[in-house]
Amino acid sequence: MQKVLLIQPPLEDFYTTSIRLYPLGLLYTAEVFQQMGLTVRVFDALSPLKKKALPLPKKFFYLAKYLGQPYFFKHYQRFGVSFARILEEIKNYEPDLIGLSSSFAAYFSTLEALIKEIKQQFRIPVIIGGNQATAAPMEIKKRVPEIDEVIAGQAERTLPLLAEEHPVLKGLLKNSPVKSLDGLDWRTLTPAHNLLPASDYQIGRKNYISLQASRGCPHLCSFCNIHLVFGRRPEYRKVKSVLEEMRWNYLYRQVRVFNFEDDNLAFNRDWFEEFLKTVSLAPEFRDIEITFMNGLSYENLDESLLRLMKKAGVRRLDLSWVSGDPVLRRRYQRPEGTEEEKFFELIKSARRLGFFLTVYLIIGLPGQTREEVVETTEKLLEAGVLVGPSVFYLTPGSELEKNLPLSAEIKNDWDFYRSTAFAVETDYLRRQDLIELFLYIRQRNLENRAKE
Ligand code: B12
Ligand code: SF4
Repeated sequence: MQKVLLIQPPLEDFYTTSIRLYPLGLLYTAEVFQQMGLTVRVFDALSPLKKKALPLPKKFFYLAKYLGQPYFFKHYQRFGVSFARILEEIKNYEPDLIGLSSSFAAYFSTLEALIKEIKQQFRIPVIIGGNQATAAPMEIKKRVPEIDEVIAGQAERTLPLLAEEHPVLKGLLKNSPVKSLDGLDWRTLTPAHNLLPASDYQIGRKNYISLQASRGCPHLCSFCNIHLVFGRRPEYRKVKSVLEEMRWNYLYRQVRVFNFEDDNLAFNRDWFEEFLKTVSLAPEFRDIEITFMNGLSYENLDESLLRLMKKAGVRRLDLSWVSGDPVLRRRYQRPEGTEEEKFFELIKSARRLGFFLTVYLIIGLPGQTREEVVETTEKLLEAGVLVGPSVFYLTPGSELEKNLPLSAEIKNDWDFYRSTAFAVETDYLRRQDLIELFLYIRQRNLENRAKE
């Protein structure tokens, strides 16, 4: 049978979030290939997570003087196994096709270097998919002609279409017993969790998985590009099917933490309520924790939902407030229903119910001032939450990326499409301001926690 090797590539940055590196997109892709009758192996270069300090790249020299300062990063690092280890895996497995995930503009340069090495040593077709592949397929093809195909969009939709017409996929499927994948629907597909060793993915000492119950978000936030992959019409799985995925992982992989990576899970309140009620009534899920680390859109949350969340095993809440300035929230098209009073009432209820809260702010939106960031931070600290500073970064294909006047140096170099580059300066917030605000928020968080 023909074999496919799917790879989550290494990355380079000042830090990473080790508890959220679960390669969910690749596991969905793996399941699609399995449904096509192919044998699939997933190689996660980020697990178990290896780290190595690297010399600071020249383009980030402006950050050198801050490295090692209190509350700042220590060094630039490489996360993941060596290219040599990946090449060895390819040699041993002898796949007929290699697929890599390309989720991030910021990490594309590492992926590009890896693909060039693979292509130098092997004559195996290489395809890539993911958010970055979807946002800039033409540009990627131009920059890296070695790639055989850049697959845009959701694997469940695009691969079956390409299977009928693309020479590489057609060749691969010649001897497959599966004749057609008409009607393949992500909502009834379970990602191939079984292809990963369960104990490699832990939070604390507990096995975790990431999963998705919905895709798509109807909002139009100017800094966001997820509609390119998932569209603007939210689609939900059946609650029963989500619970089956959880139950299987609970029983056979001892998973106790279930992390939802949905972009707007609470958008459909009725669905969310049914889900929470069903989980809390299932006796086998008494010792689980549910997290929404990608955040919940709070405009639909209220005290009764918070209570249900508590019962279902949610202990931490990640909410995105973006900015304390209502004019900015409107300018960047944050969802309606985000009045300050309502938001702080929600925080109060959540604190009363015992949730640990992190509220995320973007620092560096055009038009935002230093005063606003400080004032909002203090207000949030006063309300007893941890403040998550997210320095503004560009996402390819978002409204802001398309329309902001940017220097060619920043716009054309995807290495700058990351928070840690402090790359986008505005009239009110120069690089120095962005860094100072970032340090200030981190320091104030610690002071506030020490007080409690
Ligand atoms: C979880 C997550 C992370 C995790 C890492 C996940 C991982 N495995 O690597 C963490 C928290 C570490 C992370 C970090 C960052 N992230 Co992030 N992250 C996400 C998030 C919320 C969910 C990813 C996910 O699981 N999606 C669900 C799966 C099913 O979707 P998918 O991966 O797109 O896969 C589908 C298709 O793309 C396709 N597909 C995917 N892979 C492949 C491969 C092949 C071969 C094929 C054919 C198809 C295919 O089929 C899949 C099924 O339909 C996405 C937003 C989103 N909704 O996707 C942002 C997102 C990927 N992140 C983003 C960014 C920018 C970052 C940061 C670099 C931002 C920053 N702060 O600088 C940071 C880095 C911070 C740091 N140093 O840690 C951007 C990327 C935009 C871009 N093109 O550059 C996104 C899209 C969010 C956004 N719009 O801002 N992230
Ligand atoms: S609510 Fe979240 S997912 Fe939806 S458009 Fe805004 S940032 Fe993107």
